[in-house]
Amino acid sequence: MTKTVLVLNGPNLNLLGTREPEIYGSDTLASIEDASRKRAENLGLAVEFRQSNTEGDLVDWVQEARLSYAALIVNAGAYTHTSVALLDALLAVDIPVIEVHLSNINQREEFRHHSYVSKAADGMICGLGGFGYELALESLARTLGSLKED
Ligand code: CA2
Repeated sequence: MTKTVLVLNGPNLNLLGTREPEIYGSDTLASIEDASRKRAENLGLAVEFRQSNTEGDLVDWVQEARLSYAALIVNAGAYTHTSVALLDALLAVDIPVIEVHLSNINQREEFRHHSYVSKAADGMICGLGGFGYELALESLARTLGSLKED
């Protein structure tokens, strides 16, 4: 059976492609989802994308992932830097978790350098725009053993 990766996107990521292209690139979340879906299919995986501006939704979805998904990709937006609730939810899951950021958070303001999500993630990709989501899927395909043999 095809394993499904849940991809969670936090606040304001629904605005991608409309403003600040110099920081976040010109991709929209829909175009990132499209590219990720194609990449996942090539890797023998499926993806489900979600976005919310509400912290509690993200916590609920992480809890749901524990039971129903093979792995998580999380771009928690600004909650990355503030949410102990999200960290606690992530610490309670025993599936692989990859943190993704479009921008290089370490080159930006000091308050973006700390990530609560990183404390629970197996790996973190930042600064590579929407391509980071595809790289996270590549890594998960290896971890989950979904790659077809040549
Ligand atoms: O680089 C990332 O992916 C971030 O998670 C994006 C968050 C930011 O708070 C994190 O520090 C890093 C913000 C997403 C806001 O995206 C917008 C896109 C277009 C216009 C306005 C906001």
